[in-house]
Amino acid sequence: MGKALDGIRILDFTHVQSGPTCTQLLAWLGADVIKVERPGTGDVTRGQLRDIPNADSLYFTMLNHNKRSITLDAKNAQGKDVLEALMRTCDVMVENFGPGVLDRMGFTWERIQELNPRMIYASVKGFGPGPYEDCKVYENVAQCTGGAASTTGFRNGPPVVTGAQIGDSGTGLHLALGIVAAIYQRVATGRGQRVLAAMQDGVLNLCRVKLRDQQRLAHGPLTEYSQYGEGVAFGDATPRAGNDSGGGQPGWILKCKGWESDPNAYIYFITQAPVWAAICKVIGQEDWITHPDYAKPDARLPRLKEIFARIEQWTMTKTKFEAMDILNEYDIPCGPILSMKEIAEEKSLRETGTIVEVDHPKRGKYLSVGLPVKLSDSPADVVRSPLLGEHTEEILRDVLRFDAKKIEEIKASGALGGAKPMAAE
Ligand code: CAO
Repeated sequence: MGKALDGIRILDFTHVQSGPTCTQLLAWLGADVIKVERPGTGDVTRGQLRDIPNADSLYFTMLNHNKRSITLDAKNAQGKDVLEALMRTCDVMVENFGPGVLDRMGFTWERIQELNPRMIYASVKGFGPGPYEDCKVYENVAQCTGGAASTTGFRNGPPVVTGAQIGDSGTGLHLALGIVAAIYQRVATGRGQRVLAAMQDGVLNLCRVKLRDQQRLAHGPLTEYSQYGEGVAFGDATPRAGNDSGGGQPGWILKCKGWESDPNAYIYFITQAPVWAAICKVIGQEDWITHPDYAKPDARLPRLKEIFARIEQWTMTKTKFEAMDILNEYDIPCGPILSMKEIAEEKSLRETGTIVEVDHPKRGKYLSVGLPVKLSDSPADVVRSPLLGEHTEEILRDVLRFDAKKIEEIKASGALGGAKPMAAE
């Protein structure tokens, strides 16, 4: 069966997490992704957070499936020639180096357009144009500068970063969307274009509801925040809201049976208005169905703390899975707090290909997350990540159509690593 991006070739000059997330998604959608890596070390994550000696780390393998790897010293003259040849033949180039790195290599946007006017040149940077555009950025820096940290955590505690990699993987996802849109536009214009995803912008996009709340503050307290019910005044910026729901249906995380010893024996419980009567029946508090202090959503807002404490008396008598089963019978929205162990063992996620087991020649079997979007006409098979430089010769021969003599010359120059440059011998 064909794939959505069949025929699209990507020069993947990315490293660490944000860029590789983007190119991995495009590879799953069918693009031929050629990852260019520095000889010797490759993508720095190959060696980071290693769990098995001398094997590529899970950090690397889980972000670089379905790609081919070529090692190339971009600062070697022959290496640069190979890179230029790749730029001429690829449809898209993706990079997430620090600001100015590619310009220093000699690959400005103007130069890239000269080499290939159809090239879509896509970058992740920490910030867009402005006072911080020259700064290097990692995940948590983006979470802090994009508004996530100031709005995450509890009111009385410090800002908190989230485990979801919204700065890195989130921005990679945004970039992938920009790239497929640019590929589509190129069909009409015949031209490539520059695509930029700044991590600060990506995080802010995911924090859109918090900028909504910032503006609502000018018109009165945020009544759905539990701070309102507790009588605590609001300041001039969107506060941290603990586990309050970010929408119009109040919610909170409640203890379940076993919470004393199991850090994940909790459930997220939403007091959705249409099922209020069902909630009251389940917890054995039928009088709240008609009581003027509890019957209507507006009346409940100042009492959310008391209401959730009462519901928790019930959830603490059930395991999170028992509670989920009972609540679902009444269409009451809720979700058990699943640990990574539970997710890894979840049968249904394996069946849909969201969690896949991959075999790797150096590290053996491991679990990864497959393509989280399912396309009926473009199935995504997960293929193990490449070893460093595994496809170097294949790419020079089959993609660039270099003959054996030329490949030998390039090897001898040191451009691919291994051999010493001739000039230094
Ligand atoms: N051959 C020769 N040199 C190479 C090379 C190759 N194949 N690949 C990379 N290099 C060199 C570059 O030329 C550059 O050297 P110079 O600084 O001398 O020009 C250097 O390696 C890479 O620089 P860098 O600034 O990208 O790397 P870093 O480790 O210092 O910083 C990071 C890492 C992530 C902070 C930075 O790349 C960055 O800010 N990227 C943009 C934002 C981003 O994507 N952050 C997400 C990080 S996690 O996904």
